[in-house]
Amino acid sequence: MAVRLSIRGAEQNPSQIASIRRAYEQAQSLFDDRGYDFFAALHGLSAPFWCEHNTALFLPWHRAFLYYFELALQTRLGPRFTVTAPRDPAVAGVGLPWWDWTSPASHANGLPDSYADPAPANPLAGVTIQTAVSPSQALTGVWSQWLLDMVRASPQLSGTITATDPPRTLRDPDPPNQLPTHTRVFQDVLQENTYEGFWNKLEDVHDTVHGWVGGAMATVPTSAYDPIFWSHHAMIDRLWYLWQNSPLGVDPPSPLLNVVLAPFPMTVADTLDIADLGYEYAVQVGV
Ligand SMILES: [Cu+2]
Repeated sequence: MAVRLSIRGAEQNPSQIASIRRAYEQAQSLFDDRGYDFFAALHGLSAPFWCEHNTALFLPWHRAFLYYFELALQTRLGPRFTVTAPRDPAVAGVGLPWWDWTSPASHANGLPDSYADPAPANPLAGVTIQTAVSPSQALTGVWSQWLLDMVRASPQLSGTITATDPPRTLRDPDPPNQLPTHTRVFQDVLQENTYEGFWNKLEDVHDTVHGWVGGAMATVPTSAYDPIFWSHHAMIDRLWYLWQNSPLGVDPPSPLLNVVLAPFPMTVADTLDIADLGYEYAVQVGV
């Protein structure tokens, strides 16, 4: 069972942040379909674009996405979304930490220190996008020169990556007090009593945070390259979990339940109970 901690809770225990960093470093050094770049590209850069936004599949699709990425962090992911024994037992229990952007600490300081620390060796501050592509890497999220040139020439994608070779992801955070408020999330979004109303409002809040971080996070094709993406989406997933377990939470409409969340071998129904997926959310501490 993986326990997903709040980032600022994990920051109170250096060994927990060290395990998370170790897991990210290993994923970022693997350039095949178990590696970081592969997952980052899956979100909105590889063709076809897989991610589900502005649809009723937004929450289940991203839950499946995080589930397989978490297996990758735990070094349990085999080729083509299979599950294997961990290659590194030291990270076998690592859970994706969630970033509570509604918390007082976030509204005072913005990004968590462990993600904001600009040290080049900090795998949570950003990623260097690999561009030395060989034909065998073409579908692994490693960028071709053509793709790099296209991103740099696109007005919509300007400001997402550095001008250096190889490029790194950029951020441009807004003032911390502009993050979504606790009131908006807990007194409004979580008070919805229909699935449609809930995911629509939650996706709007989610969009606010992507725009707040700015840089790579502000556009769908590049957002998942920023390591904070996964912690932002873990917070979204946690809010869905909290709503599911509240008196107001309801399942998605039944016609959706057998929909397969491509490219993942998982249906909407498979995502509904996180205990079945082998993870849980820690009670909030140190936020
Ligand atoms: Cu997102």
